[in-house]
Amino acid sequence: MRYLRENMMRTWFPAQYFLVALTLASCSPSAAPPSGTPPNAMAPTPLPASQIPQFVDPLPLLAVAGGTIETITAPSATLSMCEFKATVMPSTFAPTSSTYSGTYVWGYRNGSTCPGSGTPLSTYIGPVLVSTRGTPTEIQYINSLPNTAASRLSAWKTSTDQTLSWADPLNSEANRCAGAVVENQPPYGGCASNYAGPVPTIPHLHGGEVPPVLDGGPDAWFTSDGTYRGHSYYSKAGTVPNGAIYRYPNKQEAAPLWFHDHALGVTRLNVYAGLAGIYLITDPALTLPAGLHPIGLRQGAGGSIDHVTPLVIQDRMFDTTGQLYFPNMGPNPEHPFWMMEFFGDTNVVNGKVWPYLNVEARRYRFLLINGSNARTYELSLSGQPLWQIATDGGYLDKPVRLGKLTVMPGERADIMIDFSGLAGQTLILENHGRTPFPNGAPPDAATAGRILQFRVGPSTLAGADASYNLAQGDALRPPMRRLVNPATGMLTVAPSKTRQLTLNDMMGSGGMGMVRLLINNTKASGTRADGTARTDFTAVTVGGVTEYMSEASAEGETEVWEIVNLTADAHPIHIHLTPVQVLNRQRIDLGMYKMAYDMAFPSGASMFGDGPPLTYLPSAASGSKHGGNPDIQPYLDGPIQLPEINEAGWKDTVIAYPGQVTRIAVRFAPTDTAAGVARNYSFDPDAGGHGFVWHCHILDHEDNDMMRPYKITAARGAARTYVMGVDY
Ligand SMILES: [Cu+2]
Repeated sequence: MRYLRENMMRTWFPAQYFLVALTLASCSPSAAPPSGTPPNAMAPTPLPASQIPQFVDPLPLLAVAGGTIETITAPSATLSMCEFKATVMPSTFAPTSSTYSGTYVWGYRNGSTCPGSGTPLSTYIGPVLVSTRGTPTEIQYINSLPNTAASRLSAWKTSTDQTLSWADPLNSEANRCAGAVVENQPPYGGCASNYAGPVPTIPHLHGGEVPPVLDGGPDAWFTSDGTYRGHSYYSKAGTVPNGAIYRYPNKQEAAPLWFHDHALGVTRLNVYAGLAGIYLITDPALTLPAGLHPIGLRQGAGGSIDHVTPLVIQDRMFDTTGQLYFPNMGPNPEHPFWMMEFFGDTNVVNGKVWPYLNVEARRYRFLLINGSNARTYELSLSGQPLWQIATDGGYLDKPVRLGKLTVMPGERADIMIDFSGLAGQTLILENHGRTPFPNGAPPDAATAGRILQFRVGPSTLAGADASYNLAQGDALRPPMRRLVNPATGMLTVAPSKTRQLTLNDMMGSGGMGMVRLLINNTKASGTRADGTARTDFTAVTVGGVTEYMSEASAEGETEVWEIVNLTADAHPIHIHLTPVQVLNRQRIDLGMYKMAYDMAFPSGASMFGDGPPLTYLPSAASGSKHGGNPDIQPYLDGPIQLPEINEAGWKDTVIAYPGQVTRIAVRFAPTDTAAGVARNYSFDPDAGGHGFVWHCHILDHEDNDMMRPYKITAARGAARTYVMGVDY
C-alpha cells in the first residue's frame, strides 16, 4: 500500500452524512446493508432534530447543588464503567411506534456495581471528582460494560471499523486489517465486518500532570472480561482483572480537568456512548479573590456557596425510538464504517437534550466542557457578556469579557454570567460554530444552533450580590508563570529548540472524503506507509510493541512548536502531560508552501504517510528547525496574530486554524515553575517507558491516526517524591 496523493480540497460536506443516513439507513428492501453487517440487521432510523421538543426538562446539576450528578470529594473511589438507561430525551418525547423508557448509555458510576434495568437515571455525565492539590486521589476503574453482542448501543454494533489502527483486543493488537488496507478498495473477509467481542476502555485524565503509566493513553486499555489488555496497561497492585488502579499525584495547580475514554481507534464510540466525567483540582494554598470559591462562588466572607454548574456540551443524533444513533456510512471504501467527523443535529447538556436552567438575577459560575466528537461551538448569549475566569490549565490572571466563546472538542472554559437586571427574561445560549469549523455550513438556528435556555427569576439574596465582582475585576490569582507575553506574541524565555510540524489529510481517490489524517505526515506507529522504518526516528519498544518516536523532549526544557495546518479545517491539538501557552498565529501562503513541501520529498511528490519530506533533524532547508519540513518562513503571509484574550493562560488543547501556523510554547515542567529555574516533575516522566501522546481532539480524527507518541528524557539525578511501585 502506498498513498501518493494529498489534497487540501474537501468535496464531502457533513450535511450529506445526514442525507445519506436518512436515505440508506431505513429498513426498506432496496437499502443495501453496509458490507460486513448481517443482511437481516435492521438499521435504526434517524429522528430529525426538529421533531425533538426543546427546553422541557431542567439541566442536571451537581449532587452538592441538589442535583443528580455524583460529586466525589474523598481521595479514593471506585468508578465502574456501566451500560444503563438515562432519560436523555425530553420527558414529553413520545415515539410513534414504541414507548420511551430511557436511552441506553455508558457512564462512570460511583461504586463497584452497575445500575439495574429499572428506573432510568437522569444523566450519564459524571461523576465530578473534587481533588485537593497535594493529596493523591486513588481510583479503581472497573470495566463492567457488556460485550458487543449484549450491548444495546448501536454505535458499538454497527460503527466499529477494523480497518483503522485500533486496540484489536482479540488479535493481540496485530491490526492485520489496518495493514491490509488498499487504497480505494473495500476490505474483505472479517475485515469487512464490525468488531464483535469484549469492549476495550481506558480512562484518560485530560489535563492531568501524571506519570506516563497513569496517563490513560490509547494503548493502556483493558476489556470487561478481564482477559485482554493493551501493551501499555498498568495498574497499582490489587486491581480486579477487568480494572486498573490509578493513583493520581494531584501536584499541579488548580485546574478544571475532565476524564474520558481514550482507547485506540474507538475513542469516538466510547465517548459518544457517554464515558465522560469531571475532575477538579483545588488548591488550599491559593488565595482566591473575595466572592470566589474553589468550586463556585461565595456570597461574601463566610457566606453561602453557589456551586459551579458544569455544562458538558455534546452533539448527538437519535433514532425514532430515542436511542443514540451513530452513522456508519464511511465515505471511502477503505474504511467502510469510519466517518471523517460526526456532527449531530441535537445538543445535549449534562446528558439531557436541550435543557433549561432556572437562574436568579445575579451572578453564576459555569464550567463549560466541549465533550463532542467533532463539533466546534461558538457560543453567545443574546448580547450578554460571557466572562471567562479560567481555561484548561487553571485561572487566568484576570477575567476577560467575551461576546463570543469558541470551544473545540476537549477545551474547557470556566465562565461567569451576570444575570442581574434580566429578571423575567428568557435567554438562549446559542451556537454559531460552522461544521466543519471554521469554513463549513452554519448550524441550523432552530436545532444545532441552540444549547440551553436560561429562565431568569428575581434574586432571592437578602442583600447585594457579594460573589466575585466581575466589574471590579480583582486579580484571580498571583500572576501565573509566563513563557510568552500574550500582549506582544513574543517569548519571555529562550527555547531550547523549535519544531515545525504539519497537520495533513488525504482525500480518498475513489471515495468522497478524507481517508486518513496525520500529524507531521506520520502514522501513529511512526513507520512509513509501506511499513518500513525511517532512520531518523527512534524505535521504542514497550510490551513487545515497537513505535517510532520523533518528538523526544528533555524534562525542564522549553520548546516552540509551530503547528502548520495543511488541511482545510481547524484541529484542536491536545498535548498530554503538560499545558502550553499560545505564542501567536500567522497566515501562510498555503498554495506556494504546499508546492515547496511536495517537492521536498525525495521523489519530488508528496508521499502521504511517509513522515515529513526532509530528515527530522534540523537542516538548512528546515530553517534549522526540528520536524523535517521545509521552513515556513518564506511563505508567511501577514503579521503575527496575538493569542485570543482568553488564551492568555495555560492551555492543553489549542486550536490550529487552517492556512495558518499556530505557535505554542511547550515546557516540560510544572506550570508554576519560574522561568529559567530548573525544576522537575515529582515523578519520573519516563518511568515505564510508555511516553505520552499528542493528537487532534476531534475524536474521529484521533481514531484514524491523527496522533503521535512523544517521549520525555527524564532529568538526570532528579529527586522524585512520587515513585512508581511505591506511590503508584
Ligand atoms: Cu483533527
